[in-house]
Amino acid sequence: MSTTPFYGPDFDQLAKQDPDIARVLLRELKRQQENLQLIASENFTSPAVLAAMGSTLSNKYAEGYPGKRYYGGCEEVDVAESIAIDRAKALFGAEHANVQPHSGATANIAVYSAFTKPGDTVLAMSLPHGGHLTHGSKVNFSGKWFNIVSYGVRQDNELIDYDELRDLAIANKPKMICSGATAYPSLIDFEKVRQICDEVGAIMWVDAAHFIGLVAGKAIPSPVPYADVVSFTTHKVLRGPRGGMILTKAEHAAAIDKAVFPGMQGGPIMSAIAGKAVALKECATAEYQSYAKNVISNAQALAGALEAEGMRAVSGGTQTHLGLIDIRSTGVTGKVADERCGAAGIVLNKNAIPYDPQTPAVTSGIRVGTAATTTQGMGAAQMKTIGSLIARAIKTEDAQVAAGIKSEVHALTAQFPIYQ
Ligand code: DSN
Repeated sequence: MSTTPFYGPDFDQLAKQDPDIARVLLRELKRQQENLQLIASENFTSPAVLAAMGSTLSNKYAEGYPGKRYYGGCEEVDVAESIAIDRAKALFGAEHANVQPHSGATANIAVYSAFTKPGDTVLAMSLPHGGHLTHGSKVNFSGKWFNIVSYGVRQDNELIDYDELRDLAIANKPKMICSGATAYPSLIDFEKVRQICDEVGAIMWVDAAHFIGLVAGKAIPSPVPYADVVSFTTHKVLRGPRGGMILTKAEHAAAIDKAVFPGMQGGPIMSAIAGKAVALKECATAEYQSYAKNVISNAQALAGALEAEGMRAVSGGTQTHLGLIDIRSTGVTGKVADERCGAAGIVLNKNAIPYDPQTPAVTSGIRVGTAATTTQGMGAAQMKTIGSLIARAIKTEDAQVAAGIKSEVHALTAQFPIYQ
C-alpha cells in the first residue's frame, strides 16, 4: 500500500495498524481526485483544516463555553474556540457567534428550540421547491414537532413568491420565518423577508448553509444585518470542516447558547471548532474572495453549457454556486441521469425541480454545484467541457460509451490535483 506525503507519518501509523480503514482513506482520496465532484454541498477543505480536525483536540471534553467549562484542562481549547468566535464575528459583522453545532441540522434544532415551542407555527420553504429536511419535512423532527406552513416559488419565473409568503405570514402568524434552501439558484431578498417578519412579529431565521461561503467571500449580499439568527454548515462553499455554526443578534445570544449547550449537545467537537477557526481565517483573504466570485461565474458557465446542450436552467440561470437543471428535454429522469453520470465519473445529484411531475425519488432534474471544481482551479473552459460531458453521459445507456467518458473525466481532473 502506498502512502501520500499529505497524510505523513500519521497515515503510515494507520496503514500499519488498520490497513482496512487505511485502504478506504486512500481509495476515497482517489475517488475524489479522479471523478468530477459536482454535488453543490461539497468541497475540498484545505490540508490546514484537515490537520486541525485530525488533532489531539479531539480528545478533550469541554462542555460549556470559553472561561465557563464544566471540566478542567480546557485552557487550550478555550483559546481555539475564542479565536473561532472572534473570527466568525469579524468575518460576518455578527454580534454573536456560536461555533459549537456539530452539523447544520443540529444548528437548526438549536434555532427552533431557542425561539419556539413544539406546536408553534413556522413558515419555511417547501422541500419540493428547494427547502431542506429541517424546514418542515414530515419525516424530520421539524415536521413532526412544529406546525410548518410551507411557501414556494412561482410557477412562471421559479423565484420565491414573496406575495404568497406575506399572505401566508399574515394568515398564519408564524413565530418564526425561515429563508434558505438547498436547491434555489437565485438570491433571496432579505430586506423583503425582514419587512414581512416585522409586519407579523416573527423571528427572522436564515438557514444560509448553501450560500454562506459566498457571503464570506463578499460575492453576494449578507443576511446578517437583517436576520435575528443565521444558521449554516461550515463545509460547503465556506470550505471548512464538516460542522455547523450560528450567528445571532446580541439580544438572542444567551438563548442560542443555552439552546446549543446544554439544550441540544453535550461536549463540543473541539477539533472541528479549531478547523472552523482555520477556515474562517482562510475566508478573510483576498484569495478566498476571488474564489467565491469564481464559484459563481463557473456555476453560470456550467448552467449555460447545459442550456447549450438543450437542457433548461431553472429560473433562467444562477446567481449562486449551483444550477438546478430541468432535463426533461433529454427524455431521461433525474434518477437515471444521476446513475448514468455516476457511471461516467461525474458525481452530481438528481433533484426535484419546482412543480416536478415526477416523484422525489425520481425527479425531472439534476443539481450541479461548482464549489469543489473551482477549488481545484477549474474555470470557464472546463465548465464548457463538463457541460458536454454531462450531456453525453445522460444520453447514453451504453456502458462502453460511459467508460470512454469516464476516461475523459479522469484526464480532465488529472490536470487539477486536489491535494499535492
Ligand atoms: N445535504 C445537503 C445538500 O446536499 O444540500 C443539505 O444538507
